[in-house]
Amino acid sequence: MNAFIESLSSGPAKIGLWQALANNYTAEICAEAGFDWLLFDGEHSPNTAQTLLGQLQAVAASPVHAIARVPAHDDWIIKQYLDLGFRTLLVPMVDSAEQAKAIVAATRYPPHGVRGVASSTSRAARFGQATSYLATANSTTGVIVQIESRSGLNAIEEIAAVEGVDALFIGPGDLSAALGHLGAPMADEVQSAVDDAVHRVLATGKPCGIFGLGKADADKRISQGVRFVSIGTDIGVLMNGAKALRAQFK
Ligand code: 3PY
Ligand code: MG
Repeated sequence: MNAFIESLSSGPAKIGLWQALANNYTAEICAEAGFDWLLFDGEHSPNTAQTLLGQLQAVAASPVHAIARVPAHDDWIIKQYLDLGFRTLLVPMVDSAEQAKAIVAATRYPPHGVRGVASSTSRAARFGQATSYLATANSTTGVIVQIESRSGLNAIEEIAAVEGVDALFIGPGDLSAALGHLGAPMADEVQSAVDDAVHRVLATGKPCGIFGLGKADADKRISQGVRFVSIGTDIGVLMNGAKALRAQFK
């Protein structure tokens, strides 16, 4: 079992912070701040495998769970992120059970999937010194899929039923755009779609995660049963802190 996914089954909801600065030093600072998980974003941030590697190394001494969001579903990028040493992946824009099955397969070595094999040259396998890595990777890799489209909403039950999908994560930003409310995730129609999605995910028995839209929204989602919530971004923390400081002087 994957350690992050296992942590979702008990205790309080796990609180995370989005990492979009693509920077080792700030990642290390955020890891010291006591979050349960950090999400390193390969979809909307200026990250490459090289910058992600540095950030992963920077947080290695911390107990924080490092999760990476891949930019796309492609097998090769999933393989690279796993070889870097990420144990848990968040995959955006998952619209169907077929896509979810292909994503899980990309994270699994044959015969259970199609992940290519590197051991002595992979950081995940500690450059060949973690002799159990190849045997255990299939069962310890966590796969979280994002529900953030109309088709994703329609297919929640089928996607959740895919073996190897460990959790579902609702993306209110893309969902609001998909529902005709671009930039307005608090719109009533979006919020009721999110309410419905949360309840349906929970009914499948798989953990539900979400990007919280501020403290009140995060609290509401946690009270609904969401087990992991991102409560902001490193960029937001920096911007808000910088603006508050500037505002002290007219
Ligand atoms: C979204 O809101 O669309 C995201 O992907 C992040 O939660
Ligand atoms: Mg999104």
